[in-house]
Amino acid sequence: MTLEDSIKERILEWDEDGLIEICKSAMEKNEATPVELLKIIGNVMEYVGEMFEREEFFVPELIVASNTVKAAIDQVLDPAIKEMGGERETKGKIVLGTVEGDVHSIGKDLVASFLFSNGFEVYNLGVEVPATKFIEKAEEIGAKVIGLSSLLTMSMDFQRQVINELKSRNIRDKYFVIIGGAPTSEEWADEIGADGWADDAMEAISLLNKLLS
Ligand code: B1M
Repeated sequence: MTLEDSIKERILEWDEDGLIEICKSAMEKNEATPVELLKIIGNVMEYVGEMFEREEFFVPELIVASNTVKAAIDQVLDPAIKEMGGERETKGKIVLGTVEGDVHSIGKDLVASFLFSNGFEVYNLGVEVPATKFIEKAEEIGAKVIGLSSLLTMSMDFQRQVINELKSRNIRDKYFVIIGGAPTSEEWADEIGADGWADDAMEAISLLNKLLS
């Protein structure tokens, strides 16, 4: 059984301890880096999403799969990535969160971990974050970038609301605003006046490297 298969099996068995063990052991044996493990987990969650769309999985299964993955990310992978970073010069501070009305955290957390492991200082504000909280945190820490995740058609408009709030405070030009999440697109980013859109975590890194260069 490959590492990918074992990880998929643990997630589909909703086995938090088993997944944590596999991740720890893969890192100890140098079979995979934490970032590679995150990528595998992301692929499995995409599979879980497809099963949901085919009505083979239902909301309770999504919740337990998400909780299983979150435990491994919070307890093992994020700390390992942070440890690898050590004391380091950062490429810039980014405030990141899922917008108001939206509880989807997994994709946003993957983006956070990838950005961190690529040299950004990430302030992950969590989910259901109102526009004022994004802006107040960005002002407080002197962020260069605000990152807005939305997984729901009905929460996308809150990305626009953050940009409008920045404009009404006359501070729009202080920040690069980037957006992402399944229902969003390049066109949507243009329509709401964002500085960029990324399809996935890797694209978010290239986008930021380009914007900040
Ligand atoms: Co929900 N959900 N969900 N859900 N859920 C979706 C998103 C949905 C597409 C499923 C479906 O119906 N086909 C659908 C949205 C439809 C729409 O509006 N377009 C949906 C719905 C409707 C709902 C509820 C309304 C269901 C209900 O209650 N009836 C409800 C909403 C609650 C709320 O938010 N108010 C709901 C709830 C949930 C759970 C709580 C059960 C759970 C979330 C748990 C959690 O996150 N802690 C959940 C899940 C797991 C999903 C699916 C199955 C998987 C999402 C996921 O984690 N994907 C999803 C179906 C699907 O995606 N196929 C679905 C894996 C993750 C790695 O990918 O999140 O896309 P993703 O992130 C990617 C990119 O999008 C991008 O990079 C990430 C990594 O590559 N990206 C960014 C994301 N943010 C970015 C930010 C960036 C850049 C890139 O820059 C800032």
